[in-house]
Amino acid sequence: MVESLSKTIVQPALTTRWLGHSYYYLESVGSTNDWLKKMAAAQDAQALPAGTVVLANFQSRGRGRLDRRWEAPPATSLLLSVLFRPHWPAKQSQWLTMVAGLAAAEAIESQSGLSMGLKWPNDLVVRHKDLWHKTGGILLEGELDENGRLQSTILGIGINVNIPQDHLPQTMSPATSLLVASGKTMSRLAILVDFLQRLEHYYEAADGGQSPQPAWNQQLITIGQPVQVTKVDENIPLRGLAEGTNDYGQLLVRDDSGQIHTVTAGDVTLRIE
Ligand code: BT5
Repeated sequence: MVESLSKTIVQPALTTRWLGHSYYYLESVGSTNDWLKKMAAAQDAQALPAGTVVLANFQSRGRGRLDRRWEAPPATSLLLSVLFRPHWPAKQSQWLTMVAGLAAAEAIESQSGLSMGLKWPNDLVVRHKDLWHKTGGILLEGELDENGRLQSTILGIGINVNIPQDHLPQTMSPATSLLVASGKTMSRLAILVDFLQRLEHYYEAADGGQSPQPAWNQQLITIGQPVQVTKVDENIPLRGLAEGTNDYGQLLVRDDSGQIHTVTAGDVTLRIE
């Protein structure tokens, strides 16, 4: 029997103080990010408080960055979006991706014992058969107010929990699920509850001014690797060594001539060579 993630099951299990207390469960939706974006546009902060979570059992039009698809068979994954109203300067938006990545990697490690990492800028990866495989992704979408600060900001995350090997999506870089990597069926509920608790903790720390970047940087498998970064609107790739990230989560790449390039997540694809 597949464990349900409906409101009546999830809400009593939550260990958070506020995050997820406003919770919507959808059996099927186009994209949880799109759904929450529409709701946030139509409702005020009282009706739809920060920390609202929408979770779907299936997405027919799940999205990644740059109009890419996020594909997952029904009832196998965690597919959710969380609403924040951080009022942080726009440059700090990547902090949300960082807190989500840290929270997800830690929650999965603690629930499964698997060895997790993060791949710049927004991938969740698991060590399996001596190779890092993508097992989750984060999609951050936000609006700015007239002062350039983040208003309604939607943090979407997809985690491949119980996708069997022969149902994994065909992807460019290797993908896997926690089931395939560990050989065990996992409780989506346990991972969800743990993730939301850690997310609340990391978000509050970041909101109080504590940068998540040092901890996030430590988890990045990208650092120290030769990389190729390609801008969407340019064909010439930048090749070099990923030296680190700055406080805003931009990647610092040293090319062969020794010059450092600061790469922003929004408009690039990255390949570890
Ligand atoms: C991401 O984009 O990795 C962000 C994915 C965010 C998905 C969540 S699910 C809940 C919420 N609602 C949404 O509509 N989206 C969010 P990106 O870095 O652009 O990676 C997309 C690429 O990952 C695709 O082009 C595929 O190659 C690959 N991919 C697609 N589905 C995958 C899966 N289930 N597992 C691993 N890789 C996948």
